[in-house]
Amino acid sequence: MSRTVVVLNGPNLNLLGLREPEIYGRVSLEDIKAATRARAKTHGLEADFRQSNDEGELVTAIQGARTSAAGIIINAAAYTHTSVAILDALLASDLPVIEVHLSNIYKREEFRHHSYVSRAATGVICGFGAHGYELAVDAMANILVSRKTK
Ligand code: CA2
Repeated sequence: MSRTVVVLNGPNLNLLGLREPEIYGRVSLEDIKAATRARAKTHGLEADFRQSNDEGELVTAIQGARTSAAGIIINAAAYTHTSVAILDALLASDLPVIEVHLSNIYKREEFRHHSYVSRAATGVICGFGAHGYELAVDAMANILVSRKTK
């Protein structure tokens, strides 16, 4: 089994730490990447951490994960609420998927309460800020261990 977990980040998350700190905090995506990779290492996993503003690029990355990775952690950002293409790619990947959001999307506007990604996800972590990525790595490690022992 691959020891790689692909961690995908959608549009505008490259702006983390630079804009809207009251919603998304002061931590940059580079900081989150470092923390996620370090956490993955504690489980003997490697985090392939990526960000794209492009829906097609995210779909291509999900398709690639099917043959190269053990699981997918995804914060699809605004595409969470709009993208059937990302949902279809996640379903086709046949991999465990964990959905992450920095903010608690259920405390926010109504349009953020619906997630297409959730239909493909084993679980959702939201509202814990940057720490949510580390929680997602722990959850993924747990899923992968229990799959191996089955
Ligand atoms: O809370 C999350 O992680 C979100 O996925 C973030 C998305 C939002 O559309 C989702 O509803 C919830 C937005 C990401 C934009 O990130 C920015 C970061 C800094 C400044 C501006 C936008």
